[in-house]
Amino acid sequence: MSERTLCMIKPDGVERNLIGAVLARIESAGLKIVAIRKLHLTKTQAEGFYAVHRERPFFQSLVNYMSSGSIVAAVLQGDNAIARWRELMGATNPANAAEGTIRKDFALDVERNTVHGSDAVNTAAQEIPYFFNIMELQE
Ligand code: 3AN
Repeated sequence: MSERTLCMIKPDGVERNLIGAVLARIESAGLKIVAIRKLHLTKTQAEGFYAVHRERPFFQSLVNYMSSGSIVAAVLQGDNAIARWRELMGATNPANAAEGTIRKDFALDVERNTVHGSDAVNTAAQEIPYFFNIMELQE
């Protein structure tokens, strides 16, 4: 079933000129980039995006990090796009990420792990409109 998911290239990825490398993996895997934008989140915007994690001990650090530099947000589409993008990303902690995944190859640590992907259909449905409006999401 065709799905959409939210992808972010985090500040560590943008800072190290990895936008092209990440997007090449997405396109090589057959996922379509429906919408894409580069932006710099404010602290408030990062807090809003990660609100589900606000009780976690790493929340403040994560918000500071995610607002520390530019990111790229994109909407990916394809059959099972949510699971396929998470497979390309690899485990949250790069120490546990499988060979050939983006996080294994590029992530610096569990926080600066280069990419984000929605983890479920309902999460994608909340995360995509955080960055893109209906007109930007036309195929
Ligand atoms: P994922 O990005 O793999 O879905 P989540 O949703 O559990 O992982 O975590 C969201 C983000 O929070 C991660 N991408 C990472 O940047 C940060 N994070 C997760 N766990 C930790 C941790 N133990 N210490 C620091 N940062 C973390």
